[in-house]
Amino acid sequence: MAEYQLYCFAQSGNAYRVALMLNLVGADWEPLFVDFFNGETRTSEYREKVNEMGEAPVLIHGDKKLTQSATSLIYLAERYGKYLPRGDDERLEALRWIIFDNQKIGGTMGPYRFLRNFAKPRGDPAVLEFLKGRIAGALAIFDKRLARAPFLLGNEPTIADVSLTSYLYYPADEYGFDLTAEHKNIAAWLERMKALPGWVHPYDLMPGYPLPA
Ligand SMILES: N[C@@H](CCC(=O)N[C@@H](CS)C(=O)NCC(=O)O)C(=O)O
Repeated sequence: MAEYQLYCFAQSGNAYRVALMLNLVGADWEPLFVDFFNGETRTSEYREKVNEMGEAPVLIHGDKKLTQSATSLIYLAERYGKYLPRGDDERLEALRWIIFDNQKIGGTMGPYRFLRNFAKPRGDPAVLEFLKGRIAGALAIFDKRLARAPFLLGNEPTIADVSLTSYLYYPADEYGFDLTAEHKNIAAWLERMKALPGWVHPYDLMPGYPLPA
């Protein structure tokens, strides 16, 4: 058995943050497939035994069980001494961007992509339009920030960068717009993240892609 287990599935950008981090720090880990699209996270068994919040990802390390990707990122960064913000100011700055990502970037791109591609029935066009506007606003803020330095906190990547990758590598046709064409600083940053040893695309890193027809 691997040292870490991660409850995850390929379409989850929330889970990708942790799967990518495990790879980047060189951890010995294995995925545990969550059958999200057949309702596994809504079962009482999942909520009782895996995560009371009814979410993926969940990171298992021995007798430790961590939910919320941010918690897992902090845990792994501290354990490995990698991708760690340095000092109090950087730590707070990383947290600020991780919260922004959870709420405004991953937090809108995830539901938008779900409603557009996977939900049955597909999402209401008015809801999709609303989310698309929120996504555009948040991506513009992130893009502007990346004009300052190669990574969010400066010259080195931290857990804030790992968090922000969440939904950004999924194919443009799943969104109906090409975020790299519209946000040049994000596009360059995605290439820098891609060049880190251990980087793997979410569809190749976690189980469940493609979805059965
Ligand atoms: N903030 C959480 C978000 C986790 C999350 O929403 N995961 C989705 C899958 S991508 C989920 O399990 N959603 C179930 C639900 O909201 O009912 C994190 O970063 O771990």
